[in-house]
This record gives sequence, structure tokens and C-alpha cells, in this order.
Amino acid sequence: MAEKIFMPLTDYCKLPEAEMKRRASEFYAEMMQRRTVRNFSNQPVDRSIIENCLRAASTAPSGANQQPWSFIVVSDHAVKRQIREAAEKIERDFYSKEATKKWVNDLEHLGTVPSKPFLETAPWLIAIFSQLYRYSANGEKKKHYYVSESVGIATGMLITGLHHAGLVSLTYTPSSMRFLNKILSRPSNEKPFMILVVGYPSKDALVPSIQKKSLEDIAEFI
Ligand code: IYR
Repeated sequence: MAEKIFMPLTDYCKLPEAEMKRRASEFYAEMMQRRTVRNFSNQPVDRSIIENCLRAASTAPSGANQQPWSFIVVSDHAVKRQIREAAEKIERDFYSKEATKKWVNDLEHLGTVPSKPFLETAPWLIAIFSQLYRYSANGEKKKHYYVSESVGIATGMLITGLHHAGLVSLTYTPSSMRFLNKILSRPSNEKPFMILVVGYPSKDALVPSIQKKSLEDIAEFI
């Protein structure tokens, strides 16, 4: 059986209530400024910023602390081009198929199209993979728990960190992302979760004029 090691919670710092209120309200204001962006500048972003955002994301809680995620960070232009070509092939299918007609209709207000130039323009593509299981040192297959919850939380924290650092991102999910395993040489226990496109917005970037639901619409206090 694994040994249990506990230590005092020395890092927790209880704040005065006024300070907590100020922080919560300022954080809300900061998060309201976040927008998903599809028009990227090709201006480079220093790798250390991405690294620290990934370190922050990796502090996320996860099922049994298994941390079932891999972040494959792409700046190489030839690899970005390969990803764009594979993704656009899937998108052309998605936008033209009868089976997805309703879905495509629901996306109309976002103005999305099969062409994905941001996959080449943006300085960083972060391909996020869920590790469905792993092999232990003795070759035993080990199940991972609550994988999509864990990877979803880490991804949310990454998006938040990138925004806090002054960058913009796009959560991009072509419907079927298995091509990423091949292009990025990932093992079959890893399932692509999302491509996070990261960089600066282009000068002429446009975003759809959309609203978030109100607190009353999303929450109930009982
Ligand atoms: N993957 C396609 C379609 C798409 C799907 C959803 I759900 C969106 O919120 C936006 C787009 C595309 O990126 O065009």
C-alpha cells in the first residue's frame, strides 16, 4: 500500500473580508475582458510566458492526482501547416455534410468557416491530450479517473492564465482530432482534447457581439 504523507497547510493565507470582496470583484472584471479570438497576429510570444501558464495549468486538481494531461506546444511552422491542412480537410467535410446541417446553423452567429488560417498565423498552438490510462513501471495498464473533468479544469486554468498574462486564445476542436496523434507522434492512450490557439489579436480583429448569461440565469442559491 502507498505511504500516506501529510503536511501542514502553511500556504493558505486568510484575507480580511474587504480584501476578499475587492479581489473577487476585480477578478470578475478581468475575466469579463476575455474574448475568444479568431484573428491572430503573427507577432511572436516569448516561450517563458507560455511555460509559466502551463505550469499554472498543471496545478489543477485531478482525479487521484493523476494529472492525466499532455500539452504539446507547437511553434514550428511546418508542423503548424500540417495541422492546418489536416484540420481544414475535416472542416470542409463538417461544413458540407447533411448530417451536421443543424449544428452548422447553430454556429452561424459566430461566423466560423472551414478555412483556419490562425493555425499557421498564431505563434503557438497548444495541443492538449487526455491520458485515458497509463502504463506503470512494470508495464501494468493503470486506469485514470475523471479524465475529462481533470483535463477540462486544467484547460480552463490555462485559458485564464493566458488571459491574465495579456494574451488571447481560441478553443479549437475540429470534430475528429485523431490526426493530431499522427502529426505529433502521441501514443494511443492519449486522446486529443483540444487545440488552444495562442497569441496576440491582429490589429483588425473582430469578435462576435454576444452576451454571457446573467448570474440569475446560471445560478440558484438555496
Ligand atoms: N470546429 C468547427 C465548428 C465549430 C463548432 C463549435 I461547438 C464552435 O463553437 C465553433 C466552431 C470550426 O471551428 O469551424
